[in-house]
Amino acid sequence: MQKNLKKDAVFVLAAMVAFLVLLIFALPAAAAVTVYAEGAYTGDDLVVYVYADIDTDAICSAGVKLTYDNTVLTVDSAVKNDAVWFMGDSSPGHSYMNPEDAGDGVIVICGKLDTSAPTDGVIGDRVLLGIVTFSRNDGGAVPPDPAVAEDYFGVTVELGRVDPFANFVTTGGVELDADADPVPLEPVAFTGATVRERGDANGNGELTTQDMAALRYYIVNGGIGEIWKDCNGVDGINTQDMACIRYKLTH
Ligand SMILES: [Ca+2]
Ligand SMILES: [Ca+2]
Repeated sequence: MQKNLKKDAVFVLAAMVAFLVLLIFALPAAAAVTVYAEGAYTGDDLVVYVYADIDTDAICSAGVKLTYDNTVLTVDSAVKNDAVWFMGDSSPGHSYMNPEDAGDGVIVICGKLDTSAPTDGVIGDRVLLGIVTFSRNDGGAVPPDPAVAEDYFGVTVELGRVDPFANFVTTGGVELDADADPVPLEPVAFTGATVRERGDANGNGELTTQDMAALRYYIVNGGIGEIWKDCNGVDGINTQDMACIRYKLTH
């Protein structure tokens, strides 16, 4: 009797393992890391936030190039997110490579090695990699199509440095770059940039009273706080930004 029970248990275990293996291979290969940028402009400047959704495995390094059109933009400042990406026992830790302006793009390299938790790495949604601030050298022209202002500013995201450099690496040592050899099963995905005017809270390319409603909804209910909801460009997103939109609509 006992022997049969043991046999049954082994069988159940084997069936579970077989099922799990099937499940793993049947799942669609969603990208483990997705990189994107969100930017907001005024007549004077453009501020772009670079984010990563890191879903499956924690990563210990990230490298992104934020491209821009240097006929309309000049880099004012570029910072990496030291609060999350640091090497040492706490932020900011040991200093390492700061973002570099390559003339047509800013390369942001991020590393994480928390000496008190060396295997942790970084994982999660909307993890900020860095922030790049541009001044506009086009006189503040209105983009031809404000609903895709990213095209006008030439802003997009791609791999920071090309092979043989590794940009995105998991804490397990797996390189996720699409140009890695061998190419990983789920290479890092770049889904581009979105740029809107500050105060275009619903992000549709025009400033209307709808944006006040969208901002009010966000303040009450929460949601995704894209930078274009920060109409006045200070203190995050709050009721002052409602007043800012109202001002923009009436002036
Ligand atoms: Ca709008
Ligand atoms: Ca604000």
